[in-house]
Amino acid sequence: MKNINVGMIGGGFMGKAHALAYASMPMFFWPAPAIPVRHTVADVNEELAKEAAARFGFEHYAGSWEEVVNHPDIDVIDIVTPNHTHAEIAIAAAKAGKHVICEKPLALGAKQAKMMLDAVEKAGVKHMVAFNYRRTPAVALAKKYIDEGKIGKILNFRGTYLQDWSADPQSPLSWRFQKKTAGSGALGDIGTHVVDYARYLVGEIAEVNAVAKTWISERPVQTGGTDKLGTVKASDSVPKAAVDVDDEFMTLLKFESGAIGSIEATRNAWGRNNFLTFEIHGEKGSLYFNYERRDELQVCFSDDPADEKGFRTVYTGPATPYGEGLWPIPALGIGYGETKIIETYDFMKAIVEDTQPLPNFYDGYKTELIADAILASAEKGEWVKVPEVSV
Ligand code: NAI
Ligand code: SOE
Repeated sequence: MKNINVGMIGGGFMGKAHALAYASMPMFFWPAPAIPVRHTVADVNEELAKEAAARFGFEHYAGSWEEVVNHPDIDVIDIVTPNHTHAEIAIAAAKAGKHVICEKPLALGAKQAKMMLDAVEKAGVKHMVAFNYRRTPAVALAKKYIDEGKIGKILNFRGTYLQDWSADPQSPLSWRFQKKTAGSGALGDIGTHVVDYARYLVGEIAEVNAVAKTWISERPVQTGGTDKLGTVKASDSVPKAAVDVDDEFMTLLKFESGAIGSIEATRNAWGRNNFLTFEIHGEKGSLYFNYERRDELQVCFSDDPADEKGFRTVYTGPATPYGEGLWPIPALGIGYGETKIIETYDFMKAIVEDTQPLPNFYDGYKTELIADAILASAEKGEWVKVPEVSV
């Protein structure tokens, strides 16, 4: 079994999630496609890198990503830093011949995402964008049902991603609230996960018609450190600065297939935590998923007996996608960690089997084209076509 040495850039929230996945993947999926070795973790904050190495089980640490991307022993560069840093690190990693996994959103917009796609394609390396929520087994099960024709031709996709961690104006102005570091607000941060669901489950989006709002126009400035996602409030004495990204957006969708739909996302919906949902209506049935109940897929099929018709719950487990590696009893509990473990499994498998994983930088680029179209539509107040690009 091959060892694959990972150099991870960033020691915050996602650093923790990805490190957990590297350590745990072979415990779940055995024989593992490869053993990911936690070689080096880098963070712009060297103290944090040192702490991350000890905490997340990396052999070495570094105070800059440049030290890691050219290291001859490293096979994979894993980018878990704020959005504005993704392009530079990914392009350098590709030039150094490393396989790259990069957190979402891939870039600050489609133009940057295209440069990243070009770089990995030119280098001939494997590349993945970390839309891990499509790897929740219940979501993979929905995809299986759709591919098997169980709900027939899709008519409608309704997706939401609702959170409340930024509803408090004292939640600090972290990198997530600034265009220069985040690209966009709720749209890039959480809306792109729903765009990924829509593309994965229904197909390409052709046109969008959106509105976007910034509800809290200034926040207390956070200097340095990781984004604590509103769990640490700023005191009243901290100076404030402007928020220049959306807090919330909604968009209508027209798919290339003729299906219609909508997506809405906000981080200001009190009472909602990780309310990432979709409902899909097809000619022969419907599917409903809510990440807050991620062991469950709600299904209704048109040929269910009339006296049994209505949504019923399928619990994911050994018989459903990824069941061979996960827990042996349905509904024992899929967590956020498992979605990252499965993502790591699929990425390592692609490297070893010499295939291109999904979703990859092409999907990240397509998602950025859609996100750009949503912003343009919100600005103009009209339908905007998503540019067509070839594979
Ligand atoms: P965070 O704020 O918790 O951590 C980011 C870390 O990157 C910090 O330790 C910071 O010091 C470090 N950093 C910043 N610039 C750097 C540079 N130039 N070189 C090296 N290190 C640098 O952020 P979080 O939540 O971990 O987000 C990171 C990325 O992961 C973002 O792109 C975000 O959108 C994505 N994300 C994805 C999630 C998912 O479910 N797939 C969940 C949360 C975040
Ligand atoms: C904050 O909104 C956040 O951490 C996003 O950045 C992630 O992508 C999402 O998975 C959870 O919420």
